[in-house]
Amino acid sequence: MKPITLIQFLIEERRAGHINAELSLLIEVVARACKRIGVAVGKGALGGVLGNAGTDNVQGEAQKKLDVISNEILLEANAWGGHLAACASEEMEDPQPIPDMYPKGQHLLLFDPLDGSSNIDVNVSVGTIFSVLRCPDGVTEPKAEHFLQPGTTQLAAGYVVYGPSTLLVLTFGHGSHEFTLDREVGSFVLSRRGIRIPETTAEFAINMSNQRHWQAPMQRYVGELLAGKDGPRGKDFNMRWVASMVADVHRIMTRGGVFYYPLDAKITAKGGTGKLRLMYEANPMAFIVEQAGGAATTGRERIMDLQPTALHQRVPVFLGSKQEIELATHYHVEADGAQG
Ligand code: P6P
Repeated sequence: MKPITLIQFLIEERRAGHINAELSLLIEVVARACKRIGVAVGKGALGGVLGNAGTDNVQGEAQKKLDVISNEILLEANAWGGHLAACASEEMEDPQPIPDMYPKGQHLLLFDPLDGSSNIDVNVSVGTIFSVLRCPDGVTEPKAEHFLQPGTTQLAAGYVVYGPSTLLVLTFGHGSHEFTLDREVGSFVLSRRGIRIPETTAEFAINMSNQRHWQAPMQRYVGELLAGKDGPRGKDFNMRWVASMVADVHRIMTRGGVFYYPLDAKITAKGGTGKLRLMYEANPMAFIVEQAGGAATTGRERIMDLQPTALHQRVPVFLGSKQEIELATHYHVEADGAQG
């Protein structure tokens, strides 16, 4: 069968009424920017882009040179097309408006330009995560508060994983679909239409070094996974932890599984509300996973129902195979109820 390129897919989606011309252009621009990010990442030491930039981001985390480069690539690519009103990024404290010299569009783009960047220097897969919202009518100079929309209002979400192959996974709310970059031609080609995540799994992803800090329901839930076939679950489980959310989520999108970054005492001791960011990590990944038949909660409520209160707010993330996420969430809700 003749391969379908991303451009053809976007035309199909426009004809189906799922997206408009401006959103189609936005996705094309983001995909092209991610190809450039992939080239920069792929150069490794030869590109002089490994290591730290010597600066910290708004999260107080040391920025890698490639964090800064990837952020610039996405900002520059999206500035002039007239499809955006503003961008927000993990790497910038405040939203960046479209420069006055360019026309503005009706969309807001949020992104983590290079998630998992601590893995770059050890040559482990990293990725770009993005989310698209509608700019509120009449707003010409979007501020942070205009981005604070629940995940259910997302018009599109996607990630690109820079691994052995460069893959784009994308949803507009009508299924989640995977495109593989044909590096010889330079175009993304549809490789999986309508991804489905199995409802059950025997594989979980969590950073076990935090176990002693977890809340009781998480201790109970993971303890049962570790007990395997001799425990209440009656089957053995496998564990993976890449420490690059895009790589862990893509494994789940490919063969099922669950990913957890729960609240723990280390986080709450510092007044934190989670490790991962709601607006440009949890929400887009939740949209993509739900559209593939999976589930995504904070352990207590559906991630996409949350009303955001801050651009860089963090949340606990439970996502993946639906039945497993529902069980882990049930343990937390039940424990909360018991505490009254
Ligand atoms: P830890 C990467 O820094 C990230 O934001 C996610 O990509 C990843 O899942 C998580 O943090 C890893 O956290 O505590 O295991 O290093």
